[in-house]
Amino acid sequence: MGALQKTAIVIPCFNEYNRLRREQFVAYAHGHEDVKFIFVNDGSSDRTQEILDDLCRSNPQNMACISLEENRGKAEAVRRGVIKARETNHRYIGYWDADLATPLDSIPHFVEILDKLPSIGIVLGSRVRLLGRRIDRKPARHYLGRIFSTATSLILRLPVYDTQCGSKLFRNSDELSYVFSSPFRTTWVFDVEILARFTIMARSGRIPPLTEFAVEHPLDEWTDVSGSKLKTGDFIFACFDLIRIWIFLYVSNRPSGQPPAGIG
Ligand SMILES: Nc1nc2c(ncn2[C@@H]2O[C@H](COP(=O)(O)OP(=O)(O)O)[C@@H](O)[C@H]2O)c(=O)[nH]1
Ligand SMILES: [Mg+2]
Repeated sequence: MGALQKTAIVIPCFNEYNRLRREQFVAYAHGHEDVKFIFVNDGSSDRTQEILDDLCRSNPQNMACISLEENRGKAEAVRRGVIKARETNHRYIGYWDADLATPLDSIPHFVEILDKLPSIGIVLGSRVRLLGRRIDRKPARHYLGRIFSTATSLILRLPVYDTQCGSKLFRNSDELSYVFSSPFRTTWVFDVEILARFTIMARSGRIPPLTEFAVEHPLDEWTDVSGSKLKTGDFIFACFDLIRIWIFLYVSNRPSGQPPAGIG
């Protein structure tokens, strides 16, 4: 474990040849030497690997790339990236959607929260429309998202506004390693599963309750970048996945005093 960049950001990439804004990563990495990008090619069938090889060659200090043989989905791509990041000595590890719907310029805001608040372990980007902020979301996605978030908040028993935003940063710790140690059971709602896994740990006292351990950071800017591969039908699957998380939280791992069953 060498002393390297303070922050590692995993970028999951599935068929991003046309969307990945190479120059933005190059420019950001150039001006922020304390950030390392870990790109995960999730078995893309287009020429994503070419861009990633090119990026990593241009700045091997700040960019690394791993490649999954087959398409495993965003959850597994992020998980593999986090495991890779854990191999080196970063203080913070997070993930960010490749389309840069959340601009890279927001990374320092997330870092600042973890710097200032040592008891916090999780920072979630949150797409809250407020005056003075630029949150550009399609109305249909926004309202479906609100229904989903309300259900999530009830299931997690946590007043969380937005679990599905693609930008998150965590304090690197054994607890983080535990959360990412086994493949997620869910696909598109793995962000909720991450919080559920942390919740199980909070129950056993390994970390404080999530109301004290997690912070939502209202983003200054978020843009709905076209080319999303999420379809409206996925919303139905996401609801089934939420039910599985409810079972995981309240049936397999009863809150009442018993030690938690293994996560995974
Ligand atoms: N859709 C999809 N995205 C994946 C997959 N594996 C990794 N990703 C990445 O996960 C992120 C999802 O972003 P996007 O498709 O814009 O979804 P949305 O913004 O949530 O609608 C992008 O960085 C993708 O490249 C996969 O199997 N399917
Ligand atoms: Mg997107």
